[in-house]
Amino acid sequence: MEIVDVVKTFLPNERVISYEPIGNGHINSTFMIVTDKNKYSMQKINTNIFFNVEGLMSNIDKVTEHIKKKAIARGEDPHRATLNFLPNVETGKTYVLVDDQAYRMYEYIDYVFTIEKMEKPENFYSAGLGFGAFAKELSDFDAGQLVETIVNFHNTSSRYRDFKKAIEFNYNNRLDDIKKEVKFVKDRKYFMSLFVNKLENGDLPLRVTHNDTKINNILFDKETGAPATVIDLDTVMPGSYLYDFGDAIRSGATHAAEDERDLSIVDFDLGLYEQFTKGYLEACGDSLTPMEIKMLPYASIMLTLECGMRFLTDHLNGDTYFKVHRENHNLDRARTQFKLVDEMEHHIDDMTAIINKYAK
Ligand code: ADP
Ligand code: GN1
Ligand code: MG
Repeated sequence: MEIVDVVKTFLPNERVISYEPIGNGHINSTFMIVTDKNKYSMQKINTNIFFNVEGLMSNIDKVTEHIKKKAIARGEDPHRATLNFLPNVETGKTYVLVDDQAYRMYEYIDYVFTIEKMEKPENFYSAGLGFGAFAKELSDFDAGQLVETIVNFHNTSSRYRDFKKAIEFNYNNRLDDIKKEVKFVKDRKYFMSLFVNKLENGDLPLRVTHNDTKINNILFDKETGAPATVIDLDTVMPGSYLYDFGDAIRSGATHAAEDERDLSIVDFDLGLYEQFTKGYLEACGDSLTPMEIKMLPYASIMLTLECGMRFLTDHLNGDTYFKVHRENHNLDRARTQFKLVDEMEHHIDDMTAIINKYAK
């Protein structure tokens, strides 16, 4: 079915004037739709990855409603607080299934900009404030209301097992060329279970978190640079603050793109690290337990290592998960992540000092 026909099932009284693909997400397909009345984002949800669309959209409905209620209580505009999904006129839900594909629509946010690669430190401070505020808003949300949209999403031990399986099968005969990268991961085998064990034995609390706090998953106000809206809510589910902090650092505390081929320019920048940490802890530092604070310096290493390992696993599996746009794209991505891990490991004391400076 054509995009235009799908739009009609949400907006029977509007006429589509144009549509174009937007964004650089690795999972869903996103379009900006212009009608005779308004602008919208439409997404085709990747159902190879998100099997339970009903559960996923029910999570998003509950979370966005919770965020809106909080905004109202603060005397703020609920409409600006989060994404505004449209009900589908045929299903009455916030999604529709057409020819086995799942679609959703939300109002396009015009007054914002996005960042793919960090250039201005103040934007990263702002991202810290935004993701920290998001954590705070969900701190009283009952995790039992949410389904796990991807099981074991940040269970790094389970991700390591997937990586070992990919090596064992070596379906695409890519193993010979990546011995160095495989060794890098295997050398860190014992690190993988650090958070998993602490979550299992209760040393770390389970939280409701975003779980995909990449820098292009937050929108910034064009006029003020302030955090506007956290987007890409597909993985909001029980998790840990360490995941959100770590993943944001992974993607934003560097000047290089995630798929940069020239590793000499892939840097871990402590100045950027400090900016995000300052914003994040300013916004939600008082919600963190002493153990969470103690583990924060390891969060960026864990999440960057995990992400690199996921890219490498996908490379071995023949690029079936993340969208790729060139040969060895996932391998290039894995290499940037391992370069960052290596640099972060050398700065653990500096990261600890920065966290202690801003911890409440
Ligand atoms: P994915 O799961 O594929 O990452 P996202 O929900 O993150 O999907 O959307 C992909 C990209 O589209 C985002 O990184 C962002 O750049 C862009 N985008 C999505 N919605 C909006 C919007 N309302 N305004 C501006 N940009 C948007
Ligand atoms: C994916 O959907 P997107 O592009 O924002 C992935 C994240 C990875 C990220 C790496 C559901 O995020 O977990 O960290 O790519 N999302 C999913 O860039 O797997
Ligand atoms: Mg995204």
